[in-house]
Amino acid sequence: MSLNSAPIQKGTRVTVLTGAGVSAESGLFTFRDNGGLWEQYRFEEVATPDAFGRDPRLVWRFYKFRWENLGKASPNPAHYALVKLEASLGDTFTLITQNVDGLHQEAGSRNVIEMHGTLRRCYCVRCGQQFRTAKVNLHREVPRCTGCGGSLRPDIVWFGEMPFGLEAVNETLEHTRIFIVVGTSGTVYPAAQFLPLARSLGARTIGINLEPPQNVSWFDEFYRGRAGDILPELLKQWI
Ligand code: BV8
Ligand code: ZN
Repeated sequence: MSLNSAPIQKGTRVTVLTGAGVSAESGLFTFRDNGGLWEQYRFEEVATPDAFGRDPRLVWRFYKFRWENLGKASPNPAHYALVKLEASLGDTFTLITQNVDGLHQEAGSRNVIEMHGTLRRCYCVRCGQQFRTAKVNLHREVPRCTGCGGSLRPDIVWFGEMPFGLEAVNETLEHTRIFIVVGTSGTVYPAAQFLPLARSLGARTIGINLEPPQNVSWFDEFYRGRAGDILPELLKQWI
């Protein structure tokens, strides 16, 4: 594969956005690649507050399924390549992820904005108490709060809910000189807006994806393929 990407100087502000594709080689499902991720429901119809109000057991079945998969997954070379990039750049590096699997942090990434929350935390819808999912009794159809008995939900941003960290996201997009997007179909907002925004503010934009995503025309450089193969190769040229 002919990769030809200019080196990244120390002190350059670099922002990375990742999606489900960066965890695909860790064995986790993506959302739109392989048809129905599960049962007959469309993801956008189930990962919503209304769906949780209507049928919390169904929503918990979905998240327990994802949680079990997560238990068997570990970071892959794409996650480790981003740890290396952060180690080389230090505090001019920011990683924004749409993923809720926590694999970036497990690989060693430090400055991570989990804009869609995390599967590794839950909270009580009645009193707000937070719990580590690993410590929750998931044998109940709808896990309960040990404090007040209320229902727990994953600390995840569902459709129609406000993503986390948007202030920090906007700050980094305003100042970033290089914006790298890895493993996302560019179909979910507001994350899908970050690429055109960064480009319009003068950033050099680099895309790595198995298939050209919808917004591929916004990339100055686009590398088609598996993130686990391409990112380690690009790292050799960048640092
Ligand atoms: C909100 C948590 C108001 C759940 C998720 C316009 C503006 C604003 C909002 C909207 C808008 N239009 C529509 C909306 C509403 C909605 C939306 O975007 N709907 C879509 C369906 C059109 N957005 C919202 O509701 C958001 N909230 O808007 O609040 C607001 C508005 C503006 C500003 C502030 C507030 C909330 C969205 C969050 C929903 N929650 N996740 C969970 O994970 O269980 S989204 C879900 O999709 C995941 O987080 C996932 O990460 C994300 C995006 O999907 P991708 O990561 O891209 O995954 P996908 O499968 O699609 O693609 C994977 C890609 O990887 C593929 O391209 C594939 O080719 C590639 N790939 C596969 N293998 C590899 C690979 N690439 C490299 N290597 C490989 N090995
Ligand atoms: Zn409670």
